[in-house]
Amino acid sequence: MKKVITYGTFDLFHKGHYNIIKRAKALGDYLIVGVTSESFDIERGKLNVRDSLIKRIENVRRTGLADEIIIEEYQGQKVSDIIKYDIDVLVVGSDWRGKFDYLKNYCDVVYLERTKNISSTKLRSEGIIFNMGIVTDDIQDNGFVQESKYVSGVHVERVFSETEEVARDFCDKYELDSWWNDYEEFLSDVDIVYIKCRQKDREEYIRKAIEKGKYVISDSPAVLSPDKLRTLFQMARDNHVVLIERLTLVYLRAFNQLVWLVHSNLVGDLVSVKCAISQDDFEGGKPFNETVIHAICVVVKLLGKDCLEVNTNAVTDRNGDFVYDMITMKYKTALATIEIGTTVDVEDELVIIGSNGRVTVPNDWWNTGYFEANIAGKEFLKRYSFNFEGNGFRYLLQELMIMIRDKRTECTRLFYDESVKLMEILETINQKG
Ligand code: C2G
Repeated sequence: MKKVITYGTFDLFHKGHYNIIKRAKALGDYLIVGVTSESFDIERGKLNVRDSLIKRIENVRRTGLADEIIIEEYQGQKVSDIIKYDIDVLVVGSDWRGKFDYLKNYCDVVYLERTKNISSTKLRSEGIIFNMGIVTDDIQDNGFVQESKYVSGVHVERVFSETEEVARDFCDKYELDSWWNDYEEFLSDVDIVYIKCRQKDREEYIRKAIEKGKYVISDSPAVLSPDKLRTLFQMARDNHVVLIERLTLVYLRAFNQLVWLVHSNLVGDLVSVKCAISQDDFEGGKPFNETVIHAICVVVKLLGKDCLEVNTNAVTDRNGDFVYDMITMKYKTALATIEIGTTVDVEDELVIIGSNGRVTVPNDWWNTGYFEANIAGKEFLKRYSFNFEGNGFRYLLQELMIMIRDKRTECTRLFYDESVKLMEILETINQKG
C-alpha cells in the first residue's frame, strides 16, 4: 500500500487546498493530512490564521479524501511522521519548491503546482481574503511573495511592469496568476498593491492606485517631498484606503516593545540615540535615501517629531563619491547621531542612552526580534527576545489586514504626520549633504 502525506494550515479553506488534497490522494492508496496546530503556526511565524484548529480539521474531513487526519505540532515532526506512518510520498505545493528536499532521504517529495487565482471565491467578496499585485521594474520581490504566504488571507496574484519581459519573467519565477503591461487593467482585479519600482515612478502609480480605491504599500520613501507625501496621504483618506510605507521596523513586536519600554522610563531620561548602518548590509545594498529613512524613523519614534536642528558631515573619496556620513539631530534634551557607511563597513547597531542605563539592539537593528538593556545598579543585562521570522514584511501585512478589518484610515504604528516629518528631515539632509 502506497502511503501519502501532505500538510497545511488549511485556513479559510479554498479550492487550492481542495486541489492539493485531491491530487495527493491520487498519488497513492492511503492519504494522511497533517493540519498545523495554533502553537505550531505561531512558532513558524504564520500570522492572521482565522479558523480554529477544529474548524480547519473539519474542513479537511469534509473533503472526504483524507483517510487519516493528524495534527502537526512542532518543527521536525515531518521526519518523525514519515517514519512513524511509514510514508512513501510527501506532497506539498510548488510555492514550497526546494524547501522540503531534506526529506528526500526518508521518502519521495513531490511538489505539485499551486492553484493560481483562488481569490475569486465568496470569501473575497466578503472582504475576508485579498488579492495583491506588485509593481516592479526588476525580477526581485523584496521577499513579498514568500512573506505573504505566512499571512493567511492575502494572495499575490498579479505583477505589473513597464517592461513586458520583466513582468513575464517575474510572473513565471514567483508562479503568479498573471502579468500586466497596462496599469489600469492590472489594477482592475487587485485589492492591495505593493509598489517597488524606481523612486521617480512611484508617485504616479501610488496616485492612480489610490484613485481606484486600492490599499497601497510603497517602498520608502514613497516620494521625495513632504508636500507630495501629504497630498498622497490626504488622497488615501478621501478614498477610504490606507497608504503604508514599507518601513517594516515599526511593525515588529520587538521594536514596539522597545519604544514602549523606553517611553516608560526603562533607562531614565533619554540623552542619546545612536544608530549605525552599512548601506551594503541593508537588504543587500539600497540607495542612500532608502537606507537613511529607516534610521530617521527610529530617531523620530524614540525622540519625537520636535527635532530642532539637523546637520550632516560627509566623507568623500578622491572622485567626490560619498564614503561615509554622520548625521546629527538635535533635540531639546537629547541628541541623535546616525552613521551611514556607504562604501565603508560600520558596525550595525542601535544604542539608546538614558540617564539611568542603556538599551542596545545589536547587528541588523532594522530587522530584529531582540534587544538588551543595561540598567544602572543592576548586575545583569536584561535580555528581551520576541518571535521574529522572515524579513519583517509579514508583520506589515498582518497590520494591514487589521487596518482593513477595522476600517481604519491611518496606521497607528507610524502616523501620517510622523511619515511627513521623516520626509522633512530627509529633505534637509539631502539639501545639506
Ligand atoms: N496551496 C496550493 N495553492 C494555493 C494555496 C495553497 O496548492 N493557492 C497548497 C500549499 O502549497 C500547501 C497546502 O496547499 O501545500 C496548504 O496550504 P496552507 O494552508 O497555506 O499551508 P502552508 O502554510 O503552505 O503549510 O507544515 C505546513 C506545510 O509546510 C504547508
